[in-house]
Amino acid sequence: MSSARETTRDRSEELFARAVELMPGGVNSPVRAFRAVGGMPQFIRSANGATITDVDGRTYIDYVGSWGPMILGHADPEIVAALQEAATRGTSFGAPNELEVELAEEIVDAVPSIEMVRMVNSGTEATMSAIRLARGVTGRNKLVKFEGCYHGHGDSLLVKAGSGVATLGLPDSPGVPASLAENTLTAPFNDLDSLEQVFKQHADIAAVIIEPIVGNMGCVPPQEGYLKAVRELTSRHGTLLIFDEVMTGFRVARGGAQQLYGVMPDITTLGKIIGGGLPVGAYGGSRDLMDHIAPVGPIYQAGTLSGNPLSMTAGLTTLKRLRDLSIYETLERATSKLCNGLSAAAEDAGIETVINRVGSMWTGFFNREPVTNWTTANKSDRKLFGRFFHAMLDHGVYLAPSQFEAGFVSLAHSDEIIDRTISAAGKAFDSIKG
Ligand code: HOZ
Repeated sequence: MSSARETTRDRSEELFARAVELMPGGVNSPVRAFRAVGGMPQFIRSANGATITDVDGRTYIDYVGSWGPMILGHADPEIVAALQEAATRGTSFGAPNELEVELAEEIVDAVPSIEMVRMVNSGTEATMSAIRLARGVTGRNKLVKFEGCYHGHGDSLLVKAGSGVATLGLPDSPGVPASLAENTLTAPFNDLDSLEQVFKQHADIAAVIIEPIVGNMGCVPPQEGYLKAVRELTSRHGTLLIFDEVMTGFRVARGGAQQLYGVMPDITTLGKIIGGGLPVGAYGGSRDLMDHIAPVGPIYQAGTLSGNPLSMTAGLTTLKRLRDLSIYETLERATSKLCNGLSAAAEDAGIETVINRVGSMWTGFFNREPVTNWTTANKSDRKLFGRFFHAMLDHGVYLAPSQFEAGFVSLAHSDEIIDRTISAAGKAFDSIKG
């Protein structure tokens, strides 16, 4: 592992100077621009196993994992071989293919509430389509989301959103018509009373959409019984419950958060892991519900590259590997060791942190109180996080460049890699204390 201080950043600097002239902020997705932590992003040339290497030749232990998909590690040999072979047979047909049937079978087998699924190209597309389905089926317009949850950049969902929206401190986005945004109601996560109030005030709620384990204000688990209570409330009001499992699907358990907590939504959105690192999304639910989607039903949704053979190949190869449930025990052990080590290192340095974790999804908050919702997450010391982030980079560890994102551990994060991370964190905490 090279230390950041040993080499120059000439190539990244040169690329960034060109990029900012060509793309807003020099990036194709806002959080990558390092605005929340200061400095300039590294341009990545390659990734392998648990590490990424930038264009200046510096290698880092990676906990971003492409924001979640890389559960097997980067450039997994089986996935690379499968993709090479698939590419020789054509990269997109715009027609049905065998691989999408196999991936759908794998998803239906794993995710308890899904009987039928529709593939799309991103998590954003999945949540937009899920909401249309819910509105179309119920004939209602209103939608409830939770403060600090992020479900992609669809118009209806950019209200009190997490992820980059929270990171950049943009309350709501210009360009979303007020007439649409007013159909989106919000409530604090982990607070049933507030949600009950929303239902008392509004009769026509089509859907409640929730990250069952939040990843986009940092990792925030649901409190005991909360998801079950949300399920009961929505059922009572004839409102559909959408679990956004783009991050948690196949991540916290093979069957996602719904399997882990034993709570079944009406509609589930998926992405990330089911594409094995290639662009993908999906939404699914009961046969009855999904039969409302065109061409069977009247609710329209379509996509040129949907179900393309490359995304299906990488996804299918990944999901077949995840049939081995011992993988989740391995990830649990590795991530628990990591988080315990980080906690101890912070304590040794006299720095207060709160580390939230479910399985291999985690966030270390620079915070003094338990982080259970957006109000508490937002009390985190972002400046201190920014200093820690850069100190970790200097010691060869690449974290998400925002306090409000989850970290991800992959199967490639060996004991030795975790030990090196903890030792780097010890030095990083020491360097930022005081
Ligand atoms: N919204 C993503 C994380 N929650 C960031 C995606 C990216 O920058 O690639």
